[in-house]
Amino acid sequence: MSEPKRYTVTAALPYANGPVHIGHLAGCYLPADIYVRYLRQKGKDVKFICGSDEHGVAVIMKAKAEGVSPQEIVDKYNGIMSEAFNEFGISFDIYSRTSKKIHHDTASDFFLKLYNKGCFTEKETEQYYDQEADQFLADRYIMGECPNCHFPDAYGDQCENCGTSLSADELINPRSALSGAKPIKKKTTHWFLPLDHLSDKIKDYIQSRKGWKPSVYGQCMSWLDDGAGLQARSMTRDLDWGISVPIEGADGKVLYVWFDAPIGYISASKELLGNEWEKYWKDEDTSLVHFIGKDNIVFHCIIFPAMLMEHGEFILPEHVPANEFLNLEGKKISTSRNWAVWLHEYLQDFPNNQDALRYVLCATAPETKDNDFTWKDFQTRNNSELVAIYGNFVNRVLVLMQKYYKGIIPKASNLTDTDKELLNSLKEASNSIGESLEKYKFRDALSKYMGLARMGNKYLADEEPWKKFKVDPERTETILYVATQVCAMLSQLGEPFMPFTSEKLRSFLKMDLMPWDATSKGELIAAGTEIEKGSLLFGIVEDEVVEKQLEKLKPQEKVEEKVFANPLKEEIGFEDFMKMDIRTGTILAAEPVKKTDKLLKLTVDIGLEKRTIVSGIAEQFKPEDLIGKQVSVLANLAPKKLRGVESKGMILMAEDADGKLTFAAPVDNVGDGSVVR
Ligand code: B3M
Ligand code: ZN
Repeated sequence: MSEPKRYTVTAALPYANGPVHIGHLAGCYLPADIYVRYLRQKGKDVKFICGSDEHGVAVIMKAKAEGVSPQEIVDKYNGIMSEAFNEFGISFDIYSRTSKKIHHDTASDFFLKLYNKGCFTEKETEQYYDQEADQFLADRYIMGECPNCHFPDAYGDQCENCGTSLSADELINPRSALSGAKPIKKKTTHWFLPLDHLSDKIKDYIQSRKGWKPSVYGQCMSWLDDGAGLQARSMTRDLDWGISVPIEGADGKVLYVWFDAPIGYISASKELLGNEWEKYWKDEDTSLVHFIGKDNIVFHCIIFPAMLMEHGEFILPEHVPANEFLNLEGKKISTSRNWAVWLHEYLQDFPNNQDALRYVLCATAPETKDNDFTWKDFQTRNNSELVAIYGNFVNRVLVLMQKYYKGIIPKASNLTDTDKELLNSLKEASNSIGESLEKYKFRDALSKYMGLARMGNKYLADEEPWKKFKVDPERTETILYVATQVCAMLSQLGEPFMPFTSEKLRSFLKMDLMPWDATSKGELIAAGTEIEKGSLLFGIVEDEVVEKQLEKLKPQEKVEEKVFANPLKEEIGFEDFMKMDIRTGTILAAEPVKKTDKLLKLTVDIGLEKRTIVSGIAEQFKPEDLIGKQVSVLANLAPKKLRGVESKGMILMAEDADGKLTFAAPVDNVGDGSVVR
């Protein structure tokens, strides 16, 4: 698209079933906020839309776990989240809720429009039903083993271990997440959205978009190119919490949460903009940008666009800059195991220190691959980058300015090459940082920004104005003039990344926020202007503080874990056990499977023959460490194709409560092909 006239920027609507953690922030809210703040400073017409996703099984499960109603759950977490976002400086133009009437109306109308156009197929199918709980088991109500990676706790809609989206029928050994009971099948009618006929259109659409991340584009193409074609998706559920299906004969049924949630972006826009909303969703010169985490890619790049296409009046997403996942201290963030840094707790523990977390999360954002947050790294980046470089530089300038000139900016004269070079870098900064931001390369942008502080710090250290003040007052004046210009630039261009610090620094310099492009003149603050003495911008993070945070992380048993527990499977007879042929084998070769971070392709000698086995262990084991390792193999499992590779058998692994995998293998080396029983 050539220069868009306006931008509609959304950040994924978080489920109101728990507070926000750093994984959410790094995944989408922080990059979205940086992008929007930048666009605003550029003077663009931009609306930043978000709100709580208050429907779906995730919410109902949480209500059951806490023994309260879904309404109480969404009220509680919507409150916690919106307050935390606000305090953290995530500058939504609106933070709405999908429980609002305007949303129920908008989503119902959308469904009806598609229904009346004949876009749905009504189908009676058999679905899992929990007789003990007396209800159908939609989505996360049903759990079982993932057919793809054999993770035992996959949900009926998705396996969180390998990211594959699933339908309940694909689960191996399904069980009810409500009671642990083995479900029965029962007939029910639902409305499906066929997608296959849109496949080419969606492909053309995605290929017409420029500059998408390879990971996002790749995931879309692997969906679209899957030989089986795009399956029709049921857009309704048998649940008593959600938006009632607005047609006759659909009593007791609600809209599928992934049907209503993206429409939430539209309802929130209506709420914000009144009659003006349409141009933000229907005009071709509007750029619609969805910030999300990678687990939401298929919904935003395929299913929501398909809904919009079928509806017919809407523009399609221009960009979907999805991030990968952020881990914490080397382990996957887990709400149920309380392995997370919660935003509302950070804000309590680090009052008025939002920018340290914003800085660290942006500097380490999982833009192209999963990344790790550690408290030690947080401390190092805070102390040796924010404090030692940025803060130290600004502080020295402000102190010297008071000491020598009572805060009145001196004149520059006889600029040296070094001065000119530095002033030149200032002139180029807005363009260069802006270029990275427009490509959604937030880490690069931040590192260019910090480069300015580094240059300033080095300039002062090299020029040593404190040594020259007495002997060469004219030179000292020039040095402090130039150094003050660097401070001014930092205060202006820091707004998207660290808005609290930027504002503070601007108040010391008595500056207002300038338009982004106006900063390209380089010298932003005139000689003769009086500035304040200011105070420190950043504080040291002490070792005790880090230790306290690490202490807090000790996993706690949470109520949800009881709900999600792995109950014992039903009893089996000896004959059933004897059907399994488990053999010892030795890994001869190991290599990653293309286009996935989870799977390894192993060649295993099981005595009788050499086998190819695909195993979902790539995140915890390096291929080179596996060669020569003896393992146990379920050898008579039916072969299955995984990502195009035929896997014959399964490696047996033990998995602990933190998801850590260990080989369930003979303790002592035995001959390959030995029988395990
Ligand atoms: N609530 C899933 C999530 O929080 C879902 C996103 C909706 S965006 C329309 O990851
Ligand atoms: Zn899986």
